[in-house]
Amino acid sequence: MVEAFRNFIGVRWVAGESGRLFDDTNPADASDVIGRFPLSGTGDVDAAVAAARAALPRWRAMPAPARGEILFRAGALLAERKEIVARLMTREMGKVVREARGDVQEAIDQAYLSGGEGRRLHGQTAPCELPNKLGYTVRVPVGVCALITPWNFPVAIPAWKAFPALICGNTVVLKPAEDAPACASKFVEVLAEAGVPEGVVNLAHGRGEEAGAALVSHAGVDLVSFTGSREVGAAVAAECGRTLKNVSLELGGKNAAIVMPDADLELAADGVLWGAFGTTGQRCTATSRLLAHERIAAAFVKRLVKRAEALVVGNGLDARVEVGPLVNREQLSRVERMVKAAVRQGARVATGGRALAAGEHRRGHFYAPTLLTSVTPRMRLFREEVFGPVLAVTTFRDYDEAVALHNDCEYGLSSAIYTRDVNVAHRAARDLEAGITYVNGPTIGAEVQFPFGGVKNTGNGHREAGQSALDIFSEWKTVYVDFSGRLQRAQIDTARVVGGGAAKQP
Ligand code: UN1
Repeated sequence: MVEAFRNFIGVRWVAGESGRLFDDTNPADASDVIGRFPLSGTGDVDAAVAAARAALPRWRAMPAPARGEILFRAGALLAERKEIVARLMTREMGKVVREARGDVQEAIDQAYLSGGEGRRLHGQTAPCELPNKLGYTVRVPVGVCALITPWNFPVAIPAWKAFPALICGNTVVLKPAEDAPACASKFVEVLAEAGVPEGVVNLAHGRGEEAGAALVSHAGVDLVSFTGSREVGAAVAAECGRTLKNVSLELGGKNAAIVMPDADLELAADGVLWGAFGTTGQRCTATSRLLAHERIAAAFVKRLVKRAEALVVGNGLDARVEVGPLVNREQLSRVERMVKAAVRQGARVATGGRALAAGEHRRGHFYAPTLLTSVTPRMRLFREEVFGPVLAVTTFRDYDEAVALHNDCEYGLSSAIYTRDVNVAHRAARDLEAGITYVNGPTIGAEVQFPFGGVKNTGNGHREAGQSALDIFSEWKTVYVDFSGRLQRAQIDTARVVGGGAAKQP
């Protein structure tokens, strides 16, 4: 009997209104069904939003340090359950179990970071123009936040969004990706156990086009935080524009690692390999392009090919496996299509370039770690996110060309440069159009205490994690206190001339 999971609304686990369900399957073994989840519709979303609205006044009135304590408990519970959640994650979306533990750890880190913010949430103060007058700012919650999350970091990303939202005093409705609903359920279970009051956290499973769309257009939602594709992100932003909601977007990436001729090539190989094939290339921050200096390119690619061919691909629950499956059949087909198209346009397969479907791979969606050389900027593979274990290699003659190639891209999330030249490293940190630049490190592995996000079509100017997440999930209230006991008109409303210079005075 396959378990039927539920939505979480108010304080209860409830079935979806329509009774329609979808299957959650193991990408390493399509015959393994993890559970059935509700296909929520507008009725379910209405109920979730109503619960979140009802909970808002009390939650925002609770002192932030007390909200923080709940987040600390959530962090501790996640730490206790790390192994169970990690194994469920591997089974549900395929990432190898070592990385799944890291995903849970990122959520734990975020819980403690946000919990600590409960005692900070710093505002500003500045001198006022008039005597006996005080001005200061406080962060106030935005309201009901719809959090729409992807499957590739099924616990970490809900945590990046929910914990900052909650510490700021918002209530939330989470709509997780259809490919990782069980992890989201575990995450919400932990929050409920940690003592989040009724209605503060709600969970509605289902499809983006139904549950997601219903949330985004809902009049009771004040903010939408979305991580996913550029196309869906643009549609979400358009709808939020129409209904004047706050919206924060984390969209695609086409991250490049630049390898200069003076680089430590063994270190660069370690970093490029990990960045390209870690999480089967299914990170927004994955190294999707390698820009290699022409002098070292051939030897460097040879080294990478040898290492890529030694990677063990398989079921991520097996501790020896280094590269898991793609999340679903559609993703596998997309990778196959993109590689074939690039080859038709003249790219060369240095290794991989095919699905793995025999023997132990026959029941899952596996693709061989792939390196394509002779990739040029006119190919789709140079510009479009693959979200798979595919590295596109392009060579360059000098630093300026490397930067031009790097920046010839609609996205700008993560970037990396390998060099021993401190001047080149600092120039790259300045010149690469990206939200994140790593010097002598892979494009993946961002830490939660720093802003996370990108420029250009990667987002709409927001940064998650770090303190910057608070700017998404709170608004500034400015408070003026006049303790003079009389009407003091503001400087702009008095006849006194200030700052005009003596010449202008009558
Ligand atoms: C993502 O791929 O959506 O920087 C997030 C990293 C991780 C987060 C990736 N901390 O690789």
